[in-house]
Amino acid sequence: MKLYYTPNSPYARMCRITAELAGVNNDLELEWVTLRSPDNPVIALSPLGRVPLLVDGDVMLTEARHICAYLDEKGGKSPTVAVYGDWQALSSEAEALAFLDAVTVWSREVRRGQDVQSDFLLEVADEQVRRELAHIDKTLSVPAGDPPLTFETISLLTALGMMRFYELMPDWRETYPNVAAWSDAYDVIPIVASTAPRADALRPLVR
Ligand SMILES: N[C@@H](CCC(=O)N[C@@H](CS)C(=O)NCC(=O)O)C(=O)O
Repeated sequence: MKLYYTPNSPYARMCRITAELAGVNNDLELEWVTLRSPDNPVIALSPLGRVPLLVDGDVMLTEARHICAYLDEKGGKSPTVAVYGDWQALSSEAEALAFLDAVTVWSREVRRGQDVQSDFLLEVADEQVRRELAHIDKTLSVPAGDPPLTFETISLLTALGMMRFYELMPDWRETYPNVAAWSDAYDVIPIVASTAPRADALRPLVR
């Protein structure tokens, strides 16, 4: 199996974490691609050229959630992704993934030149993300033992990782202390730590 990825893509990070949990890391070849470049090999497979993209023989999958479900199935261990029918878990997953989407949009905007950044977008993102943080600060319970890694918690931890890496909200730890404690419990897990976004993998944002 081959996973096309970039080290700082949170969606690809979710797949890398899931591959480790599923025990299929050794069967997974990782190919680091350059997004929005004519040399991006993903474009020949999927015109949008987005990562993550997984290829396994005739199977080609985009979308982190589908890839994680596939890796779950390959590993045959307890699945990270909720099944249809478990509507509460699916709803929680969707909320966490939408939070990651909002943080990702915001992080991309701050990577553009300051003179071209949209105040509108930055304000909307800040308000939206703060609403979610305020909500999860009340509802998240900080795990007492081994933190459960599911598609929902992996979405959340990658979103918080992006927020920190791009320094989107300097006051988040003080304003949302329960979220900070939750995040600290996850960040020490080896596969979570080893897949965190890295300054040396940052590439200029080009069209
Ligand atoms: N909904 C997709 C989102 C994937 C996505 O947005 N990937 C970004 C990188 S984080 C990407 O490849 N963007 C293409 C680009 O920037 O040109 C998923 O869940 O996998």
